[in-house]
Amino acid sequence: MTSTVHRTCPLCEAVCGLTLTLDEGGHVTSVRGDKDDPFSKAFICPKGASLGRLDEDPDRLRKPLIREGELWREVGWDEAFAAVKQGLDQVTERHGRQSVGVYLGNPNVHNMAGQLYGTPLLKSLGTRNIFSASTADQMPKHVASGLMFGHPLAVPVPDLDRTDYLLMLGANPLESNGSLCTAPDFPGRLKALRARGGRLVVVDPRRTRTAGLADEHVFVRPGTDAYLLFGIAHTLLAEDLTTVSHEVNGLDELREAAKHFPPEVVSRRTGVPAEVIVRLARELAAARTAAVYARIGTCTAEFGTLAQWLVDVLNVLTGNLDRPGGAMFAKPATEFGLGRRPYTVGRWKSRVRGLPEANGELPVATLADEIETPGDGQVRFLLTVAGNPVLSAPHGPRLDAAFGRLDFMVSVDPYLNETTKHAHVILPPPRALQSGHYDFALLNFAVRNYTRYSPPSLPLDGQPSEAQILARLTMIASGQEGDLDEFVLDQMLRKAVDLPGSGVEGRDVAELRAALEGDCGAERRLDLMLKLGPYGKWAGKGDLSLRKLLDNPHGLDLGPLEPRLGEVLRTASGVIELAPPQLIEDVERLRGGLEQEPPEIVLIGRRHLRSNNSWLHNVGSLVGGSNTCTLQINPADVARLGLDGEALVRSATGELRVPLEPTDTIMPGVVSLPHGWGHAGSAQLVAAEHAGVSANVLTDESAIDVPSGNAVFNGVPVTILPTGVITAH
Ligand SMILES: Nc1nc2c(c(=O)[nH]1)N[C@H]1C(S)=C(S)[C@@H](COP(=O)(O)OP(=O)(O)OC[C@H]3O[C@@H](n4cnc5c(=O)[nH]c(N)nc54)[C@H](O)[C@@H]3O)O[C@H]1N2
Ligand SMILES: Nc1nc2c(c(=O)[nH]1)N[C@H]1C(S)=C(S)[C@@H](COP(=O)(O)OP(=O)(O)OC[C@H]3O[C@@H](n4cnc5c(=O)[nH]c(N)nc54)[C@H](O)[C@@H]3O)O[C@H]1N2
Ligand code: SF4
Ligand SMILES: [Mo]
Repeated sequence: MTSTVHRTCPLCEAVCGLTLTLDEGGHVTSVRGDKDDPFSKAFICPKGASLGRLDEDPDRLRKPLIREGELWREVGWDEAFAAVKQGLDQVTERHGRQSVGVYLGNPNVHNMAGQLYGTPLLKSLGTRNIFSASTADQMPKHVASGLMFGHPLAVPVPDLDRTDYLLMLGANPLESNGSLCTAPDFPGRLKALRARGGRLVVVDPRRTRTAGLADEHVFVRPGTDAYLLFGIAHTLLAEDLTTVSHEVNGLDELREAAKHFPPEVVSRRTGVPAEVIVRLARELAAARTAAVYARIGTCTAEFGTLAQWLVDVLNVLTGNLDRPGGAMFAKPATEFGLGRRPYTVGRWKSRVRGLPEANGELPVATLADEIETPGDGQVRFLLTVAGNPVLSAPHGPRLDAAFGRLDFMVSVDPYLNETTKHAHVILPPPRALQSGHYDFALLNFAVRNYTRYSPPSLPLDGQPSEAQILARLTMIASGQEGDLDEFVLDQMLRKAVDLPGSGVEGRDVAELRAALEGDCGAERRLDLMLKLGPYGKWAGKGDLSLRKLLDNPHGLDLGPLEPRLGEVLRTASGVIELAPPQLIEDVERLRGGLEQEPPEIVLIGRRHLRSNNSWLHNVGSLVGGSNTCTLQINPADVARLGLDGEALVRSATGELRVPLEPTDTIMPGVVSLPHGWGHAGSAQLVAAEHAGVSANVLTDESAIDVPSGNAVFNGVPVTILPTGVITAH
């Protein structure tokens, strides 16, 4: 007997619905796009189609591992947790709580456990040495949104399905399927934009597949988007093309700052002709509706936060913020109590380099410093959950060495890989198909309001769920006994009954608790959040609950985005801050950069449709062909530098020998290497055959975006030398 299950794909931000066929043994025999999902409408990409093979990868760990020297021993769960407790107690009793470090990786955003149990776990550890992939990714966006709108999650997304004009910078959704813009079938949505007469402009140092689909592609020098965006703002202000339709603070300060960046001046730095900058400004202003959208290419850059800020400055100046067809805020079904405290950054600083805290965490670019540098608060115990910073963080090899010196390390991860090989205990989560799935984070950034829950498709057969693993770690760290979920439910219910206008104000906590449904703590917490949310049965305008989502396994469309700035604004002033002082201060740094001579050659990254950071290279159907680790380089540079076949790439931190992929789709003076490669080890057999090299051997942890502390991966100065070796390719 086969069975059919419907579930959300957990592999990228597009949250596609999938329909899987399972045989009697629970093996996946087919994966298709779910045609009844109202959001993804049967869309699927090669990664989603390989979910079965990934899920059943024979190299996945099924049991916890304990390392003794070089030897790994499979152990039972009780023994594994006892070893974690012993390791943690030994380090904290001698060195205190600040000696504990935590690194949370990207898949935490894609699974329920990370979303529901991450915060309690961090609290129970009681340390400020918290790091995550966010400071190698989107932290600049959170900081910019926090300072402008008062909340780090108040991230407007382009209203893709209705906009008339999309200016996209540093994003390549035809490969990535989109980011901080949850849009299944992003390619189809872009085609539809053009088909209805809209215009798409892509700004990228490479002529990407997305650029190929656009009306116009603009080459930009890496790391200079903030200049380009300022040039556009300058034109809008100088030519009186602005239509600010919200109450704002700081328009004069913005005008003053923009004076330093006229198109003729920024043109020299960005490589974008002044007339193009002026035209883009005029087109943005003239479009019936328009949205500016920027992603990783502009975030992981020297002026990442300024670029993210200027994106929304343009959306505000052109009257497009919070209106249909412009840049809008989603209304997720689990939103409850956004909080009232105005956003600040830098509430504390990292011990060694004095880098600012943002969103309660410290920059991953300084994790190695915190492990290597002796003194009070030196990190000696590290917990990693769903992360591979040896490959994903700047100057990975330094972290590799630092991890080897830790007193104790614990990893929650399904693989023994470049990072987890340093752990003393590895706790593997079960397969995705054995886990429930709800996109708490990603539906904040959806281009349509939407909700979908996927219950576990297969039973757990004995091992704990990832939620249970994290809950148990939380109890170990807090030294308390009891049921974490009950504790959290009780706290949330108490908050809700005390909150005026919550819909359950003044009601009895025990009675509400008894009304919650779900097969596990995570489901009951989801039920509560849905019921208290804006479409909820208790507090909202609808009848959402876990039960309703279980009855609708293909998901529910909650309608197009609607204006809601008033609901999300959390600034102390109550209006949009167009010129937050911290950012205006950083404009000085940007001005300083105007005068600098750009490096002769810089390195940037890229993504491939069949990759996913460092962890899908062990699935045979996803690697090889065009998904290989090569250095893209313009043929003019190949000729000028006398290169052939492969080259030696050198940066301030390291050196790599890489096969060349000459292509005129990349600007002269720019080379591109994908990240997530450089597999070292024999525990992932397929990945080992396609090892590649790690781009983060070359990236420099001393270079950061100042306001957010974010890593800089794009615009890394490199030199390129011939190796003298000729290889066929
Ligand atoms: N297939 C696949 N999908 C993924 C991932 C993956 O690894 N593989 N990773 C997921 C993750 S974690 C994320 S965060 C998202 C990222 O999603 P995207 O932001 O769409 O990521 P990329 O595809 O890397 O596109 C970034 C683009 O920026 C360009 N670029 C580089 N430097 C600059 C610059 O200085 N300025 C400008 N304007 N452009 C620049 C690059 O050439 C590249 O085309 O993708 C997610 N989806
Ligand atoms: N040079 C360069 N570096 C980059 C980037 C770049 O563009 N250029 N991009 C950056 C970006 S955007 C990101 S998001 C980071 C990603 O950085 P990381 O999150 O550190 O790295 P990933 O490669 O995503 O590793 C994910 C890990 O989680 C494990 N895993 C997968 N699924 C699960 C699960 O369900 N539970 C648990 N517990 N573990 C799981 C995998 O085995 C793997 O070890 O990399 C960053 N690094
Ligand atoms: S686009 Fe993303 S969510 Fe959709 S099938 Fe592919 S990997 Fe899964
Ligand atoms: Mo990311």
